[in-house]
Formats: sequence, structure tokens, C-alpha cells
Amino acid sequence: MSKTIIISNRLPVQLQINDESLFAKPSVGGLATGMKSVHSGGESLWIGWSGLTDEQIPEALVEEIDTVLAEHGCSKVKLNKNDIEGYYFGFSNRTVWPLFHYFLEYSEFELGFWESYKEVNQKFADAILEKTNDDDIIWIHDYQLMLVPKMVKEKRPKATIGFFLHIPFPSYEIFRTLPWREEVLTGLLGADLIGFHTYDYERHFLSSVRRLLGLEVSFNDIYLENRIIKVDSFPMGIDYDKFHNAAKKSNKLKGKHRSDLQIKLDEHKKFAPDTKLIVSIDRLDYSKGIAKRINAFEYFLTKYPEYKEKVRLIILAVPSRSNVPQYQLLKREIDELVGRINGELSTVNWTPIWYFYRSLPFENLIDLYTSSDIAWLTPLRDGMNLVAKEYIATRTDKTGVLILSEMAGSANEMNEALLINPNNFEQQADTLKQAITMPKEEQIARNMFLQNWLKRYNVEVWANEFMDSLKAHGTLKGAYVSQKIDESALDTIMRQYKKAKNRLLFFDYDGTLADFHKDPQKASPDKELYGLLDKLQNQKGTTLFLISGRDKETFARWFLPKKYNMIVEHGVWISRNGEDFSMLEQVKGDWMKKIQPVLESFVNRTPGSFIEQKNYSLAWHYRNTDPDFGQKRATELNTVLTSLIANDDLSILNGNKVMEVKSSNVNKGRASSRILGEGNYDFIFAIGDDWTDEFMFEELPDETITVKVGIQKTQAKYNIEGTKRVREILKQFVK
Ligand code: GDG
Repeated sequence: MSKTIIISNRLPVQLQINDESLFAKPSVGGLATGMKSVHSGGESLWIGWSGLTDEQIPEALVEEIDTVLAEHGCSKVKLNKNDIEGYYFGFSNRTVWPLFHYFLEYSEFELGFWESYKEVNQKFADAILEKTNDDDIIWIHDYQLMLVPKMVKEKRPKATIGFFLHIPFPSYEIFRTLPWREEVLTGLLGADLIGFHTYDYERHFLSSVRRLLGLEVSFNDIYLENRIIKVDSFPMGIDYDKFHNAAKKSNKLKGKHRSDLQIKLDEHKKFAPDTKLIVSIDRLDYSKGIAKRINAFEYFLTKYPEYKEKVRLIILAVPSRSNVPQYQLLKREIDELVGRINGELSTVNWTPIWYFYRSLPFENLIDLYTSSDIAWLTPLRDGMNLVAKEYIATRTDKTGVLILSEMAGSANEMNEALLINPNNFEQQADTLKQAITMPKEEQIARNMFLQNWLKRYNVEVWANEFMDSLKAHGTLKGAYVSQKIDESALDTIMRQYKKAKNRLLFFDYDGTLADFHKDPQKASPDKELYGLLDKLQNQKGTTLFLISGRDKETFARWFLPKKYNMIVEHGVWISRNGEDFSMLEQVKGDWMKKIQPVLESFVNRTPGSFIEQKNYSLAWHYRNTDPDFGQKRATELNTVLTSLIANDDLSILNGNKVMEVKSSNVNKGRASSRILGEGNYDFIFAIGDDWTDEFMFEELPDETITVKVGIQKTQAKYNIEGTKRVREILKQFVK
């Protein structure tokens, strides 16, 4: 039975050694919570570093660690102090982290770091190889492990591997500066599915793949040798209920049951009821823009001095990576800034900034969220930023204002927040004023929308969407790979052709026999094509059918006088031997149950889109989405629906910013199968370039020689570059 394997730098448990005894405490972080549904039961394993280096583990506890971890479904990767220095504090956090967050000047390109990163990635890959089988599903997390997918794929080609990057993927112009850029890209491409938080990161990655590796990329598919790698965005959600319910519980606590922090916050409110509390919570990291935020706060108080003594900024900065020099400098800078501003502006009754440099228990985090009128988050770059989502989830009465940097991945989904550019102090000062004076009704209206979204697209949905997509890709992997028609393949086809007594040929027209033209009417057949088709038409033992989505009028004009057999409008009309067109199909709807969940999953992953249900059709509207992203999703939906409905009587209409699925009974597969049933053929050939031809490739019997023009995903056995090469085949057929 196949297992699910999760791999991340750290395990979702924390090990502690007290008095020479070992304890494991489950972590409460977003990832650990999100993966609960994936990492449950006996059929899953989480592989990662335990948090203790070899040097920190007493000899006597070495074996016990494995037992304790196994109780939590975990298995450790052994790392020593040097590994952690070079791979984690070095390459991960002094090279990749700053580079991927656009802090090029902080990025250190040290060969020693890189060597250590490779070695440790190999240790993770070895641990995976030791614990897995061919049919396991492997999900690798984050920037510390970008080489692992390839290391595993090389040894275990049949494994299904997913990778998710939790931080931004930078633009090509930034990424190209990395000395080991090709190795990192090819490392990632060992995965079958690569996920990012946003479409922007996805397109940056695809652009680097295209430009640095020269690989063929079609929409969100990368073609590498005989593999297709899918790239997609999955915006990570939070455990909405956990935050919402914790806030409800905390609001109900009375008197001494309230936490010390909550009592302090309550006192503050009682003492100064019209003062607004502004909260900001981040790891102490230069990407989070904490120093800029403090400067912007000072600017706000200078621009709007009437708010002195009326607002207070609470900064919770959680200690992080304090071994890295840049973080030590930042810590000093923030300490000094807070000290100076508080020193300069404080009054007897008021300290403008409350600053905590520590990690607080979850309950205190909730106290801060629920007591603050405004959350002000100003990352200069942030993969997602979960704090923004958590703040909204805890606002049980729906009041509260979120001010969020446009540079956070979460800003893509949270349009109802007040979005700001963290470098623009003027805008931030004005936005703070707007937040302070925002009427309650407006706050509620904005947050209602945000809460609905966060509740719906929670972290469990996120994890499941990724896993479903990975599993789906795993199943289809083999089906998509077609063989290129080279000389030897052509030889084989021709031998069968010559031997056959009764041949049936289906040729698509546009993009197959003739190139596309801006004006479709101008893509008329040329002399050479007529010549070739005439010869085939007259060849003994050959039945030729042109099969197209074109209207019957155009085909009648071009081909009726030639008496070619034709099927048009995807199979509605047929004409044989120069006879007038007659109907091949009558047009029919219990299919909606199957299509609706697919459209819903697209709504989940495409902010701004919605479903319209009509009597006999379902429409997915995407006019209000990011234009590029909407278009991309439409294309993807088209592909998904095409394979999904290949055996149904449905068709897809691509309208203006709307995609409609209709009951129709009509497709090329059905039409060609009907024709096939009329005779006894010993050579069947079907060629076409677009998705409507896939119906033929799927429905015609296995022995059919199916050929896709182009190398996109296909169910066809073969592929061929373009119309010129198609003509060469025709020439061979008539020789
Ligand atoms: C990386 C990416 C991406 C914070 N202080 C305390 C505390 N927290 C919790 C918050 C939140 C988490 O830490 C921070 O998550 P973020 O998403 O804001 O940021 P990163 O740590 O940088 O995470 C980021 C994320 O990965 C997920 O993919 O969103 O962009 O950089 O959940 O609640 N929790 C407790 N005490 C604290 O003092 N208990």
C-alpha cells in the first residue's frame, strides 16, 4: 500500500532533554496543523531534522529518540553542528533567504555553504530513499531542500514527488545572480508537481526555467525529457476554526481567568478608552520591514500630531536565526529605534511603542489579536504572511482593520484589507488615519468577506488541494508521454500502412493540414494539399475523412467539389462522396454533479471567480480575477474538463471571460468511432493538434495510430512538430 511521506527541514515535534530524559512536544505551527489531514494514520511518515545536532544528543538517548519520534509518525535525519552551520545558517539563510526576498546585497555566495547544502540535501534524500517504495507519494517542503526532488527522482523514477516553496520565488533577474542557479532549478524539477503561494512566484519560476534551462514550457507544464512537470499556485490558508474558536473562548473568560497580558490590555483600554491599539507580529527578520514600520509610525505621529496619546503600537518580534550576523544587526537597530522614539515622544501617561522581543504562548497571541483595533503588517517581501489571516480570523464581532503590505503573498487574496506599499510613508500615515477613523459598518463589511474566504480556503483545503493535484498528476504521468515521430517510427508506420488492405484516415484541418491564420477564412487549402488529398482519395483501400470543428459552409466551399468525406462542427454534420451535409448527431444533463466540484475547486484557487448554474449548463466566470491569472486558470480548466468529459456527451465553450460546459452529445471521438463501426479496417490513423482531437485519440481503439501535432499533453501515441512534417507523412502515404 502506498504511503504519504512529508519532508521538511524541521519535524513537527520539538524534542527536549530534561534531566537526561527525552520529551517530544507537537509543534503548533501552521504547517504542522495544515498537514494534519495528510499526516495521520499509520500510512504516513514525516522525515526531518529533530532540532538537536549529533553533538547535542547524549549517547544514551540515541535509540530512544527514534522510538519517541516514531510515536509521532516521524523519522529523523541525522545532522551535525557543521551541517547546521553550512546548510541551514549558511546556504539556506545567508544565500537563498535574502536572495529570494530580493535582498541581493545580503546574499552571500560562499562555495562552502553550497557544498554543505548539497551534502545535507543528499542526507535528506538518502533518508527518504531508505524509508520509501516506488508507489509512495512524497511531499517535500521549502527552500532548505530544493535539491532533494532530483536526488530522489534519479534513484526512484516511479515515485510521485511534490514540492512546495513557502517563500517567494524571485524574478529571473534576481534568480540569475545565483552561481548555482541551474543546479537549483534542475533539483526542483525532480518533482512532478511544484507549488507556490501565488501566481507571480509561479510565473517567475517558469520564466527562469525557460530562460536558464531552455526547456519547453506550455502554460504551467514543463517538458523535461520524457516527463511533464506541473507547476501551480496553492495559496496557503490557516486553521481558521482554531483561531476563531480560541478568540471566542478568550473573549468569554472573566476576572482571574484572563491572562496577565489580557489584564494589562484591559487596563489600558479602561484607562484610555478612545486610544487605538495597533499590533504587529513577525519573526525578527529584515524581510518583515519592522524597522521601516517603526519609522513610518514616527512619521505618522509627526504628520498627524493629534493622535499622540491616542494610539499605541505593540510590536511582537519573535527571535529568529540569531546566529546570522544580519539578524543581530537588525535586532540592535530595532532596539535603538524603539528606545529613541519612546524616549523622545513618551509622556507621563503614554508610551507610543510597546515592544516585546520574545515568543509568546498561543493564548497571548490570541489576546493581542483580539484586543487590537488595527493589525499593521508591512513586510518588504513575504511568501504569504499568515499573521494577516490569523488576525482576521480572531475578530469574532467582525470589527478591526487590517493594513497589509502589497508585498505579502496574502495581499493577493485579501483585497478588502487596506493595502499599502511599505516604502511609502505618506501613504502609510494616511492609511493609519483611515484605519483609526474607519466606521464600524465598513470594518464589518470588509471583514465579513475576508472571513468567508479564510474559512472556506483553510489550511486543510490547501493541503488537500495540493495532494489531490499531486495524486492526479501521478496517475496521468504515463498517459501524457507521447513518442516523437522520427525516421524509425515513420518506418514502422509505413510498413503497417503498405501491408494494410482497408485503411481509415482521420485528418483534422487547422493546425494539422494547414497553418493557422489570423483570419480563419484565409487558411484555405493550397495546391499541394489538394494534390495530396486527391491522391489519397483515389488510393485503393483507403477511406479518408477530414474531421474538423469548422462550420459546414466553409468546408462545403473548399472540399465538397472534391468529394472528400467530411465531418464538421465537431461531429454534428457529415458529408460523403460530395453529397450534401446531413446530421450525424441529435443533441442531451445528469453530468452536472460531476462537473460542479471541479468548477468549485477552481473557484477556491482563483480569487474573484464564481460559478453560474443554468438549466442545461454550468458557467465559470473569471472577469473579476487578475487578468493574466484568470486566463491561465481558464486554460487549465479547459484541459481538466477536456480530459474529464472525454467520455461524456459534453462540450466546453470558451466565451469572453467565461467558460461554459454544455450538454451536447457531440465530439470528434464519437463521430470517428461511428465511422469506424461501419467497416472492417486493418489500419486506423488519426491526427490532430488541439484538445478537440483528444476525443479521437481516446475513443478510437488501441491499435489506432494516433498523432498529436505539437508536444503538449496528449493521449496520442505519437507527436510530430508541425504542419510541414505532417505533409511529409502524407507524401509517404501516397508514394
Ligand atoms: C514562512 C514564510 C509564509 C508568531 N509569533 C508567535 C507565533 N507566531 C506564529 C504566527 C504565524 C507564524 O508564527 C508566522 O507565520 P508567517 O506566515 O507570518 O511568517 P514566516 O514565519 O516567515 O513563515 C511566510 C509561511 O512560511 C507559510 O508558508 O506565510 O511568508 O516566510 O502562524 O501565528 N506563535 C506563537 N507565539 C508567538 O509569539 N505561539
